[in-house]
Amino acid sequence: MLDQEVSSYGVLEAREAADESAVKLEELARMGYTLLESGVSESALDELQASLADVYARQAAATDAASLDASKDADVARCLLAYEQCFFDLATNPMLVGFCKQLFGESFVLLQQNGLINRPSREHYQLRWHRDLPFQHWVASKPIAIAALFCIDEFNATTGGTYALPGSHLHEAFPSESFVRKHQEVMTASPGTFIVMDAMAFHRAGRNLSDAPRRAVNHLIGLPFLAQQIDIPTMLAGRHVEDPFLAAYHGYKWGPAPSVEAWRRGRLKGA
Ligand SMILES: O=C(O)CCC(=O)C(=O)O
Repeated sequence: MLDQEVSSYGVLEAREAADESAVKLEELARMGYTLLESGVSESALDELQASLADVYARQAAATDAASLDASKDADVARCLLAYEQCFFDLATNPMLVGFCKQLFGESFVLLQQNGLINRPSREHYQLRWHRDLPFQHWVASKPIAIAALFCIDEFNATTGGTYALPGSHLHEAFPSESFVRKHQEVMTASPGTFIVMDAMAFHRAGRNLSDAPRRAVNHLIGLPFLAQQIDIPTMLAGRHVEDPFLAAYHGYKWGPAPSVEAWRRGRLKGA
């Protein structure tokens, strides 16, 4: 155990962390990731597990199962919340939404919800290092988006737990291979945990060396100037548009206005 006493000199400014959620926000700011307990029950976890396989099979059947299986998108199920209520409930999990409110304030939007099936001894596109805002090489002084990766199964070094590079959201370039090998970390988390990462933190799925699939549901949530990958309002076909929070969170509020008049009407209504 390391020395737990914290004494210093020459320090004029220091952060305060009054409670557990302040510590999580600080971890996110400094390390680029933190863990958040969802409070999801065992039975809800079972339902998510079964529904993920079901939605992926339905999406594969709707595309062309063989070419999906051979593509970079193999073992990824997309926009799950439009298919099954349990994923809608997961995306609006009170612990997750509460964390987002603390981080972003009142305005934030669900940009993606992806189911990830990491099968033993099988290549997966997510095994490669990336940011969840990919192709971006700049840093922001505050988080503009987070990835909230919900663990359906146990995450550890054997099951294919997510690897992360601490502090990598604070640097524009991807570090050297030596730095990666020395400082990469595997996140250990139990089923029902959200691994919350700054979307600019470099991470990747671990190789699954166990004999069972390691499943997760990733949520990309960010400030409303960012675009959704798949048009969630269209996928939801108007559902929940009457609820101010859900309408904003799912993106109804942030789409471009269809005309000048429509935009002005929205302003007059105080939208
Ligand atoms: O499955 C994982 O461990 C990581 C997933 C991931 O990298 C992603 O969804 O961007």
